[in-house]
Amino acid sequence: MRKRLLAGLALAGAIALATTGCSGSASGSTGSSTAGGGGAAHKVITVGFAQTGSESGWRAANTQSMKDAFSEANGFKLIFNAADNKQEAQIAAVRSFINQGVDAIVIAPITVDGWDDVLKEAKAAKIPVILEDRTINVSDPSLYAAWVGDDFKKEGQTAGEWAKKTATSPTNMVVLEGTTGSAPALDRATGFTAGSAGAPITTLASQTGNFTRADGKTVMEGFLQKYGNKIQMLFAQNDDMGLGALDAITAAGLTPGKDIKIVTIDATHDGLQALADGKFNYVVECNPLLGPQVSDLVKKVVAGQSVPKSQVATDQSFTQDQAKTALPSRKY
Ligand code: GZL
Repeated sequence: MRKRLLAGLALAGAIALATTGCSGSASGSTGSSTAGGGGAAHKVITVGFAQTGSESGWRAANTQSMKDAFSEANGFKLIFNAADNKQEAQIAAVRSFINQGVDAIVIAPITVDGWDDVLKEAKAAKIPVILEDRTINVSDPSLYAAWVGDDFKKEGQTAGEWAKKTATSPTNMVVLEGTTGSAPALDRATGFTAGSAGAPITTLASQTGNFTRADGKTVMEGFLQKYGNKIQMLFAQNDDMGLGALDAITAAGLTPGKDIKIVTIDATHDGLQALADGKFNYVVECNPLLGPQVSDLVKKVVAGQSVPKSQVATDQSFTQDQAKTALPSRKY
């Protein structure tokens, strides 16, 4: 039976950011030792991080958070790979980390499927795997030690509840989906359906924009060519596709935020700016600043300590007025 990590079962609320001292690797020795605080020798933990790519503003913030957390000063040697959103490249990167004999592997898995074989190879090499951001389908959950990320179903449900509240009369909607087969695309769609249940919303079209601005614009141009001003609402599964769609909407002579109500997910700076400017109508947050929690997990797992199987980041949502208030203090 394929098990999917149920993010919703995980801890609610903010994540305790306990830090632990460095310690020896449970997976054999790699890297050198350095004197840590107080003169005690601390073994450097070598970590291979397989990132999806650089597809969105959210991804840039997530990558920076991970690089900041897995610094030499924090006791790590980071080997970073961005797979350009190609699953086969990401799996090849994980195999390379195994061959290099790293102490731990962190993966932000592009899609939910296709992970069993390479995770079995990591297990055979006694290299622990931690998932960050997206979840996966695996035949055996022991193939990874833990996952840290956001509750995508809840994000989708929050967006769907806003859409239901907004659609006070029959409403035609189009959807820009995230990367096909990715956990956020699948779960946000499920959540949106649940949150908007019973609303007079008709989905005219739903297509992937691969979480990028460029594809969001291109797909929205196609929607507008086919449906024009029949479109009254856009659900973009991330800010970047929504931002790309803005160009297409204005080019079609329509006013975003008014002719077409727009709800997106991520709450990046540019997304909240579009919201504050009245071009978006509602934005649901998906916190990308996961680096501290993931590095804490890696230290504990490498030290052989038990850790929670899943940790869920805290997300909020924003109206146009709330975006204006929040923008000055946003970290990404
Ligand atoms: C969500 C993350 C998604 C973001 C997109 O945790 O995996 O991928 O919503 C990003 O912006 O590309």
